[in-house]
Amino acid sequence: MVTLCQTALPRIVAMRAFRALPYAVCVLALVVTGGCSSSSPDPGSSGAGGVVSTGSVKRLAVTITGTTVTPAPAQVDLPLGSTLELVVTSDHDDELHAHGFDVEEALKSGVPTTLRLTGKEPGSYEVETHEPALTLLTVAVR
Ligand SMILES: [Cu+2]
Repeated sequence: MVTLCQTALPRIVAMRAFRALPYAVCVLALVVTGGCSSSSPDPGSSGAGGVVSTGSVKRLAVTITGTTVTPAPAQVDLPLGSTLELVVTSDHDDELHAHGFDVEEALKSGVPTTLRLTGKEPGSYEVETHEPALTLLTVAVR
């Protein structure tokens, strides 16, 4: 199609009104052929353990009742550069700590607290509370 565009070009030099046409055809051809290789968009797929993905942001809501963590602690895969938005609600005052991300937040009883964790360094990091010591999930950045 590059050849087509190049040979078509000299013939329409006089046709000033249609100058943009070959360019439009080239762009159209590129869009059509390029579009074939990309898969259909995936708007908000729901993964395991309550994780909801939207583009490069994953969301997970965690509830703590006493010593019970819902959903049950699991590993959440986070691609490098992606963000995990973690919303934690506890039935008691506590401290929320995301290892490796060096994020610490106070948890107020019944108040949802949002942590935004962006994967910068590959590794496995635990997100926990301190009172009592509970592991909420493990974030695997890769
Ligand atoms: Cu800690």
